[in-house]
Parts: sequence; structure tokens; C-alpha cells
Amino acid sequence: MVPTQARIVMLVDLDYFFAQCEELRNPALKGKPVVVGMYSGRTETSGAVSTSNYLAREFGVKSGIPLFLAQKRLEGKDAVFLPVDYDYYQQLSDKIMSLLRSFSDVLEQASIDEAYLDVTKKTEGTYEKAEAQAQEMKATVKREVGVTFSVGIAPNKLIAKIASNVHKPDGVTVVRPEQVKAFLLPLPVDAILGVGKKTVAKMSEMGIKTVGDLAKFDVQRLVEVFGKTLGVYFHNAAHGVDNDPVQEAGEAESIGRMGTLKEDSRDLDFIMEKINQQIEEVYVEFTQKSLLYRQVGITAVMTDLSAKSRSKTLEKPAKDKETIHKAAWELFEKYLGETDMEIRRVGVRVASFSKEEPQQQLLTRFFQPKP
Ligand code: TTP
Ligand code: MG
Repeated sequence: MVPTQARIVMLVDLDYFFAQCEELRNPALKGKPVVVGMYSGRTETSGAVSTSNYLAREFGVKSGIPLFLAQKRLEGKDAVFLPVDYDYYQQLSDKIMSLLRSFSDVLEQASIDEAYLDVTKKTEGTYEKAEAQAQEMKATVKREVGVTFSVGIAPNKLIAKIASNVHKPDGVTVVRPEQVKAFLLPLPVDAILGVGKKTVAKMSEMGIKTVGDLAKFDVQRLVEVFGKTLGVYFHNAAHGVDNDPVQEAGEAESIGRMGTLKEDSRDLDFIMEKINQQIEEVYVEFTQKSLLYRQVGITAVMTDLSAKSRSKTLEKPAKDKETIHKAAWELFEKYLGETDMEIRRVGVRVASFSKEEPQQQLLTRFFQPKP
């Protein structure tokens, strides 16, 4: 019997994805350092490295560094530089995701090269079967598409994500519930999703260096410093607790808006200006339909056109603008801590709707509280 709460979650992360796609298309690249770059077009080498294969990484060439620096580091190494071909990677990604879907109870795609799979039922709740299944998934994707990936298998998304990074490329890492503490506590705090450079610095001042330090830290103080959502999230994460379900994207009907920023940015206030306009429109739409929402989500499309979505489920249904604003603000703040990339397009949405009771609708319509 599988206890109702116990889950087995996998995080599949494709290895050096854009560069691996390029190797697949042109096998002559194998054995050479391969760099996929976002060329800005200003000069021949202006722009940044999108990703590189593992050979190029040995020379210190990794995502985010300037292309001219990558060229310098790979001088005389027979390296190949290619521009991003997003459509091609997207096609391969779609094919892989549909193969992976057949191995899951539920699949949630987290980015072009990452997906969470809830495999609790498929594996009858056993880690032996999950591990065997991961090998079968690898063999299938290798055979049908030709690419490798790394997997983390764990009781929740948080641990699965961290585990997926332990053996890369082409690895499988299993963290069973009884191993979670020993796995997590010695890691540096930035192993936790959402702990970026700024948070690391702040935590370091507070004497928090490892996840173990964070786990011992008073949760009230975390809330004082980081706010309720993040403070509680950090506390739970440090204890290996994460109840976030694996959810098929777009499962719930949602109301949202997307738009392009006037310029690429990482400035939270600037981003929120755009989001606030969108919230106004979203608000009108769900109010007209007499809907209450219980989930607020954001989407960020980065300068390389990769998209990330994050959402937050509220304790109870809401129908006001401020709650959306607050949740979107928190989600963007957390998300900016996870990436160094600039954001090009942003969006906000509400979902998980319930109908406002007719009685309640009348009351709110006729007895509007005085401002
Ligand atoms: P990642 O999964 O972070 O990186 P990766 O797949 O290249 O390498 P790894 O083996 O470590 O998983 O990102 C997926 C793709 O997203 C990557 O192939 C290219 C793109 N990307 C960028 O364009 N810029 C970035 O800064 C990062 C991190 C990724
Ligand atoms: Mg990857």
C-alpha cells in the first residue's frame, strides 16, 4: 500500500541541451568543444554563451559568459561556435516530453529541457521500480531521439531537482525519504531553488551557510527578514518539505495577460509596473465572470526566449487585485534570485476558479464598502 501522502517524483533535465541538439544534427561536432551563443548582433562576437558541451566547460566556458571570453578561452582548441536555433530545440524537446509523458502519472514541463514527473502510481510507490523505470526512459529517449538526460528521483520536486544535478551528464540519483536529511543538510544554501546570490549574501551575514544551518534557524526570524512566503518556504525547504504537486500546465483554466517589457530587465519595480497594468485587465475579466481565484501565476520569458512559470496557491479563494499584486511580486522576487538572465516578456494569470455565490454577489454589488 502506498501511503496517501507519499509520492515519488522525478526531475528530468536534458544534458547540455542546446549543444547536445547541435551535436545530434551534426555528428562531426562530437569530440570538439561546442558553444551555442546568443549573438546580439552589435559586433561579430558580442553576446553571451547560451550553453556549451562538457568539453567546452572544461575550459571554463559556461552559460552566461560573454562570447568573446569563450572564444579567448577556446583559442586553438578546434572549438565550434553556433547561434541559437530555438525552433529546432523546441521540436526535439516536444518529442522528448511526449515520450516522457507516457512514463508518468502526471508530467509538468518546467522549461524547454526540464520536466517533473509524478510516477507514484506507475512505480507502485517503490524506489526500485522508479530507478528501473528511469533507465528505461533513458534508453527510450536515446533510441527514439538520440539525446541523454540526468534524473533525480525523490519524494518531492524540491529534492528531485537538487538530486538531478548530482550525477551529470547521463546520471540517475535516487534520494529516498529516509535519506533526505543526510542528503540535504550538508549542502550549501544555494542548492535550494530560489536562493540566489543576494539571498546567499544575506544568509551568510546571518550565519547561515549550509542547508543544515538554515534548518536550525528560527522560522520567525526568517519571516521577518524574507517575508512570509519566502521565510516559510526556506524553512520548509531546509527540512526537505515540499508539497507542491506535479501539475500538468494549462490543466486549470486561467485568465492572464502576457506582454513585452520596454527593455530587457531584472529590475523588480520596472517589471511590476508592467504586471500592474496586466492585473487591471485580468481583474476586470474575472470580476465580470463572478469568479474567485485561488492561484496566482507568473511567466517570465528570458532574453534567450526560454520561458519560466511559477505559481502560488492561496490559503483561500480571493477576488481582489492586491492579493494578485502581492503574490506576483513575491514570485518575481524569488524567481529573479534563481537566474542571472534578463527578462524580456512577462505575464501574470489567475486560476483555480470557483464561482462566487449569487447571494454574495448581490451583497458585494449593492453593499460596496465605502473606500
Ligand atoms: P540548463 O539545463 O541549465 O543547461 P544545459 O542543459 O545546457 O546543461 P546541463 O547539462 O547542466 O543541464 O539549461 C537548458 C538550456 O537553456 C541550455 O541548453 C541553454 C539554455 N540556457 C541559456 O540559454 N542561458 C542560460 O544562462 C542557461 C542556464 C540556459
Ligand atoms: Mg539541462
